[in-house]
Amino acid sequence: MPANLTPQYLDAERRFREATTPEEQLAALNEMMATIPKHKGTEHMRADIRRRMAKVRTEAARKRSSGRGPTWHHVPREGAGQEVLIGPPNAGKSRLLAALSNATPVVAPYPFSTRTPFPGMVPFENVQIQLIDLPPIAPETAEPWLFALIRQADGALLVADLASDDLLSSMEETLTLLERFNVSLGGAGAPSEDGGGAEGRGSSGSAGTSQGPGADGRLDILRELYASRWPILAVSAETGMNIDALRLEMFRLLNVIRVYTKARGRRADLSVPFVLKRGTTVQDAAAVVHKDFADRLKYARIWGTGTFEGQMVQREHVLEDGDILELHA
Ligand SMILES: Nc1nc2c(ncn2[C@@H]2O[C@H](COP(=O)(O)OP(=O)(O)OP(=O)(O)O)[C@@H](O)[C@H]2O)c(=O)[nH]1
Ligand SMILES: [Mg+2]
Repeated sequence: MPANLTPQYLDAERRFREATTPEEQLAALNEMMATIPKHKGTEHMRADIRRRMAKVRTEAARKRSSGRGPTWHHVPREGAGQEVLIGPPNAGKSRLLAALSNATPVVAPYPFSTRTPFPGMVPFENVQIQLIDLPPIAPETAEPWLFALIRQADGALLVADLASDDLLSSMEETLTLLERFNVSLGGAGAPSEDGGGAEGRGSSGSAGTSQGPGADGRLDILRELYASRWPILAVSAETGMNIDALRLEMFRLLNVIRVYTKARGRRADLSVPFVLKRGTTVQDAAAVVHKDFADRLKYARIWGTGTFEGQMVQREHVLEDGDILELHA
């Protein structure tokens, strides 16, 4: 049976095809329903319009609920600890991650090139430290997830570009935003920070191997302003200057120790440390090695710094980085 569709119906159908929002789609579908001739021959078409209406409504609702909260990024912890790269736009954060790890973040001579967190693993001696490259800290990027990620990290490397004329004002802007979002760098219990000054690069953005003009002076000013709060290190991703020193600084920042275990009469495997918080006692370490051990532990012997070889120690003994433990139950 021919449907005998009216020009009004055909017009509404065209508007449905051209609609770009769910609201426009729904309006057009309602119009189609109102103008479609109601007889047996259009029964299927009317059922189809109702189905499409339901679909548009559920899809719009789904979009609304998922669109209500802003995007949230989280990076699962890996390795000996998690640190983040923070700083003003175009400071050299991404390039620093590339210099420290095998990660391949986007590096670009313009600001706001990093949009989402990008993690890499930084090798230091026999451990790997997770380092997350982040979008710059600026009013345009100041989203709650960014600051949550910084707060949750074990440490932060604040990067400033020593070749930049507005290094101090961009640094101040970064620090003000961090403060506004309740991120405290350093101080008791909070992540402390290392100020990495990216080495100077030509004002054209071309990678030069020498310090850019004025870099030394800017470094002096940075030191004057911030050295009492954080260690400051001038590094160059370009020449590799102080990149290894930065790895050591990253490890220090974690405030952890590496402890090894061995069985009686055997050698310890020094390639696989237990990474523990500084201040960990023999008792705490035993609990990490094996749950049951902690209860049955009688004493331990230690080979390491601060003790003589194989010294017998009690449960309360505080461990040092590099200690080898022989646990006796
Ligand atoms: N010569 C030299 N150039 C560098 C160094 N670090 C970064 N650059 C250059 O500086 C520009 C910006 O570097 P990025 O690492 O993308 O900067 P970013 O801080 O990640 O920038 P956003 O993600 O936009 O905040 C690029 O052209 C890099 O090649 C460095 O140590 N030496
Ligand atoms: Mg970047």
